Amino acid sequence: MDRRRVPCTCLGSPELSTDVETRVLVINTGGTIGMVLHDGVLSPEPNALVKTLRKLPILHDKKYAEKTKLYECYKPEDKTLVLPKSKLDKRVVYTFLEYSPLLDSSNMTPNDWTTIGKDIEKYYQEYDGFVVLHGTDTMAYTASALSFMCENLGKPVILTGSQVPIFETRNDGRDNLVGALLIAGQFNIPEVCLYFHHKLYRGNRVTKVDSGSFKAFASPNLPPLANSEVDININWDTVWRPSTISKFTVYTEMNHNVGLLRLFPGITADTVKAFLKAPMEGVILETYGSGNAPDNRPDLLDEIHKATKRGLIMVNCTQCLRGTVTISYATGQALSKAGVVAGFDMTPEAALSKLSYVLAKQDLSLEEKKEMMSRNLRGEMMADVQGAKLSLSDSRFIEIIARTLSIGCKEELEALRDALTPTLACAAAKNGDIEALEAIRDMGTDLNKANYDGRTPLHIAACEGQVNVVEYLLGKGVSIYAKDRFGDTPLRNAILLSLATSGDLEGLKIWKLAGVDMATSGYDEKTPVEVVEGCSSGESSLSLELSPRKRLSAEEER
Ligand code: ASN
Repeated sequence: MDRRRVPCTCLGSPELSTDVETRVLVINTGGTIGMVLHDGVLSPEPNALVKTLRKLPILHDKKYAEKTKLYECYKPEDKTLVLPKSKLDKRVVYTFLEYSPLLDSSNMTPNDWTTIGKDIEKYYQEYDGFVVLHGTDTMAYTASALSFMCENLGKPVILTGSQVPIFETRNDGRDNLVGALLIAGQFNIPEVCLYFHHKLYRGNRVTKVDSGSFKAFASPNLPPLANSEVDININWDTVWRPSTISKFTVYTEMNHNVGLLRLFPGITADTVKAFLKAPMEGVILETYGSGNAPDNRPDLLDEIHKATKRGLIMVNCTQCLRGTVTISYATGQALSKAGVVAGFDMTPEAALSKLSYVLAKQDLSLEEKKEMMSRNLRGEMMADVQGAKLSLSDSRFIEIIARTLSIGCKEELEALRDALTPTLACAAAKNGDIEALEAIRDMGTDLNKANYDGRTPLHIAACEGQVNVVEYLLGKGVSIYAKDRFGDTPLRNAILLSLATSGDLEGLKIWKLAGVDMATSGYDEKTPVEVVEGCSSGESSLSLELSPRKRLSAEEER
């Protein structure tokens, strides 16, 4: 991300040594931050922002720009500014791209999201990060929409604005702009974010909660990605990373036939029917509490059911600011029976823009679209809050380790995956966790791969009596003949331990005569002898008869 200035003619001069510079594109769409009073009301003022910022030392280091001939290197010169040197010894050089007309965000439509998305795509290679200046009223919608539209994003896109115009003596615009620029220019946070009042939020988790405060936004179901205090502290564990290395693209199609329907006591079936009728294709149903709707209103549920049956996608989101949709009440289950998909803890803004994005994917079937709506795509939802656990399927596990080890390239990442996943697969086999095995397989791991003891997941599953896992692995073509470092195969493990659990002494003796190691442990860390002894009454001569060939300890082996 750090980058020295691209060599150009102006570097011919010896005194032109520059600091480490990073580049940010500021897309100015409008909003209060750049508004001026006209006849007593605020409206956007074209071309005013850059001129004003140029005169503010905290937003433009004129001396540095002149000394290093910044304007000759970065075009357009009248739209390019540079921040004073940061605490991290960097220079954020930023260039303005101002839209015409500038908009109060209340006037924005999905077409404006598309314009922003296309510009990010157009200038993606030239800049290290993007700041989008935007009105606060619909900023949460735009941030959510861009988070879905930007596929495989690898650079920060940060929306910000203000509650008071930047031209006024007391305002929040300067702080918000400086903070957004410093983060976009210095930290590799590959997410669409929203920066406001010292906090960086995931864009699809925010909602505007206060029209009269500088603290205008909240992210009720996810802590901030960063806090800007004396230092900027990034919460790296929360930062979302793409799980693929596919090329960045912006998906600019959005379906406009979507809507938000808020339930209220006494809502009539006619209102619901009118709202759901064609050309409506997707509706976010804002329900009570943890996703509840009246289950004593067959007229209402019938309208909903008829709509979902004819292919309208309905998603259940709560009217509560915080919390998630569950199926703990009969009133919640009624909706799921009527074909409404759970939206878990998505904000209505995120759910609506996601629906608009998903519905525009024409190559997907209705079922695939519904599945996408209940799946986490960009960190916009915690899909199963109750059963939440570190999911291997989002690949973050490997990503986090890779980042700690400063691994970046594809080959190294694959090598790391190959080193870690066999052990993880064995652990999953031991725990009977088929979902995790499936996720590990999705990462491209061969489930035949053995751990440090040469034992495959099938060895482990056979020893642990995990019948479902054994069936699953066999179905995936995993070999029953793979030998571990003791020479044991999964088949032999399974036979031995099945003889032991059924107390088949004769069978065990035959296997012992055939040279099988009776020290192999399985259920509850017990050897076949111990298992048989546990099944029979009292001490027997088994220990002597089947006395296991002593397995070498690690030290003896060395
Ligand atoms: N109405 C303004 C807008 O959304 C509000 C603001 O930016 N604070 O453009």
